[in-house]
Amino acid sequence: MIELAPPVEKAFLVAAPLKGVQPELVDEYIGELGRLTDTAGAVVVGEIRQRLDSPHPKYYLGEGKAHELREEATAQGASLIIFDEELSPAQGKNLEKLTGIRIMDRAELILDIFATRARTAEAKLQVELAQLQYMLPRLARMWTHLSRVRGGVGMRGPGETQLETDRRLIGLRIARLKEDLERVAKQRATQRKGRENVLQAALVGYTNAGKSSVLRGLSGTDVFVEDRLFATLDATTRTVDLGEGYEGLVTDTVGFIRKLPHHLVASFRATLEEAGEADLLLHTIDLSHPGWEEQKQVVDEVLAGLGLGEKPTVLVFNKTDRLPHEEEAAWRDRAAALYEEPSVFVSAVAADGLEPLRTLLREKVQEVRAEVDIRLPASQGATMAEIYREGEVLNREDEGAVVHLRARLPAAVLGRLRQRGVEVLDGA
Ligand SMILES: Nc1nc2c(ncn2[C@@H]2O[C@H](COP(=O)(O)OP(=O)(O)OP(=O)(O)O)[C@@H](O)[C@H]2O)c(=O)[nH]1
Ligand SMILES: [Mg+2]
Repeated sequence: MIELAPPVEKAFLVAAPLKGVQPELVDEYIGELGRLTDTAGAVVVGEIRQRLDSPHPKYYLGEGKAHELREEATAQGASLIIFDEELSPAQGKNLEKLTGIRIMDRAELILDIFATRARTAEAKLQVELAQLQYMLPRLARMWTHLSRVRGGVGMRGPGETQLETDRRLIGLRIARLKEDLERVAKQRATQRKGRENVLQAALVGYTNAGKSSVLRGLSGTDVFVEDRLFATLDATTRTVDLGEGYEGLVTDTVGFIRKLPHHLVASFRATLEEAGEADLLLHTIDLSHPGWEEQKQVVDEVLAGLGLGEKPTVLVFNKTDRLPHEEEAAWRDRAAALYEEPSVFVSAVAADGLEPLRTLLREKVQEVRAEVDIRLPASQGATMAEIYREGEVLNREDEGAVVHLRARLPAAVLGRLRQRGVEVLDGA
């Protein structure tokens, strides 16, 4: 963990993109790495870049560049070197030996941020699991300062080295964490029951896109918002007033980022299950960010990896208040034309800036079909026809002059029926 207390850690950044990556993107990658470093509580004291045809096995960087890194990082008094690229366990070990400075890669940095920010028990379990899984293949590097000695009566099997013992213990801990997470996931599933007849939407998107701000604005409740990466780690669900008497449930989720460590994605599956259960994904995009198109692509890829690529999705283009006023219409047209998904343009901070989204959600609620039991006098032919036309009749029993229907119907139709005095019972 990075110490927040003084002396503040001084971090030296390294970007080694492959040739062919556009220079503006490299600027953005390293800018984002700087923001991650800042979020972790360290200060950036310098950076170095190298374009590579392919990573070198020994130091990731070329030999000469690696020596340059040692000199510059030492000159700046760096206590930490952070690579934007994922290093193999061997590369990390070699670089640490060469520079005498602690080496981290982007994945490790993100894991560290998650570790310091996890608040709920579930988030903590998920982060610990991801960290252990990341650590396991890198244990050898972490143990280089110790000789592989035997010892510790009762802790290890015969002939085991310290390294093997640690591996075994970590393996056990991982298994235990997985069990605990499974239990939490089951509890969640139970909590979700009974929500079936309500529209559930989940906010997903790149970190800092404004998901929590959108939920705060929609629900009028206090949701934690911060201009830092990964402000939110837990799924929070709020009831949202959609106007005209309609309500829906909206869930806020953890943000995504490029090169998200895959252990972390896997560990957060339980939290993201909330998104999996949703009827609708609200993919929130910071339209004022110069790299929003690439951010959207990253989010699409993570969603696809989670098996959520085919979910009904609305693109929520946020922060429109930040666009240059005279260009706003052109931006909107361009953004909307790029994708197949329906889109809305909102601002989570401007007055009434979220109304387009609220309206869209209300329309969706009106489309949601609830399963109900209806009792109706057989003489009401017109109403009967309406039910058959607008919904799906699952079962029908004629009991003399009364017809008993089990049907799926849009909320709007149910409202009309109830207004007319038809007996409608929630079929859940
Ligand atoms: N100008 C402007 N700023 C916004 C808008 N929406 C969010 N922000 C700001 O953007 C920053 C990030 O907002 P959050 O709501 O925390 O973003 P998030 O997507 O939940 O981020 P993570 O939880 O970190 O993934 C905060 O400083 C917000 O005040 C908007 O519509 N306009
Ligand atoms: Mg958030």
